[in-house]
Amino acid sequence: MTASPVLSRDADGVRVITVDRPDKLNALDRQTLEALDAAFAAAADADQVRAVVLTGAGPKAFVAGADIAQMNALTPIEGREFSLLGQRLMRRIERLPKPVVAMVNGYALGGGLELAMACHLRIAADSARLGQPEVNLGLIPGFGGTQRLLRLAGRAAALELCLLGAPIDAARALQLGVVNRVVPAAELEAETMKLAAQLAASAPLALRGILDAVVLGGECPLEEGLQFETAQFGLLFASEDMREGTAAFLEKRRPQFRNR
Ligand code: DAK
Repeated sequence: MTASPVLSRDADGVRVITVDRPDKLNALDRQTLEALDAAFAAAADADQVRAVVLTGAGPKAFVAGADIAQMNALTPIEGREFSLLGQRLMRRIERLPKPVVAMVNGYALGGGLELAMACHLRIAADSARLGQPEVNLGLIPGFGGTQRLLRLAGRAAALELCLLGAPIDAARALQLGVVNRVVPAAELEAETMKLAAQLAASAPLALRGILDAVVLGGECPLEEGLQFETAQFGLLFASEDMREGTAAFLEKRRPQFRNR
């Protein structure tokens, strides 16, 4: 039996999912996409998991893209299957009812940047390099890169990255809004786990409401999005956590959220 290309471990309400193909810079082959899809489905179902961190094994790469060697040999039917698998995974991550943080520890290229952009927050090492180099292979991004980059960072950034195909450094990615934070490489793990711990201690139903309102509401026209937000807001008045959060404020103590 071959080892899984994806590892999962839990630490205080945070599930850390690691793409584990460091000798191939964590490139996404079919087996890895399938294993990631299963890992995220499991994280969604696990009650004790309140936040997820996604990263790549080794010091060099988050994910250096779709596996070019495997892609090169695909038939059109297999290419379609590969595309469906990738699109399903990205959508599953984006719609996960728990916050997902991409810990970008090195190259995030092609499908790797697309994977990071499907996550809700991105924190990058100052040594990371990010890009959509598909044009250099005679391709275009195929796991939602043109659309998520456009929505995340705007038309100028999407066209710059996709048309030129050249990777950018972490500082430029921060400037363009492609990542949320940049930290020294040596502090990446500690800073990411601190961020994830904060999310894991937060009110899960409120987090879910925010993710739904921003991710799903953001796909609607403004009027519908506002109605969606109102519905989510009203729903939280049925939760024990909302009573606890407001009571804790009034009683000048820390709230204890219980996901109810
Ligand atoms: N795929 C397969 N193997 C890869 C890889 C990749 N994307 N990236 C690196 N590797 C492998 C290398 O081949 C090498 O393997 P060995 O030769 O040792 O067996 C090993 O990882 C180490 O890489 P290097 O020796 O190249 O390391 P360097 O430090 O010299 O260079 C690099 C690092 C990141 C600059 C370089 O590896 C590189 O340029 N990698 C390719 C980056 C890239 O072009 N990524 C985008 C891939 S295209 C689709 C949807 C989506 C997509 C496709 C289809 N459909 C809808 C069907 C997505 C496409 C992409 O992501």
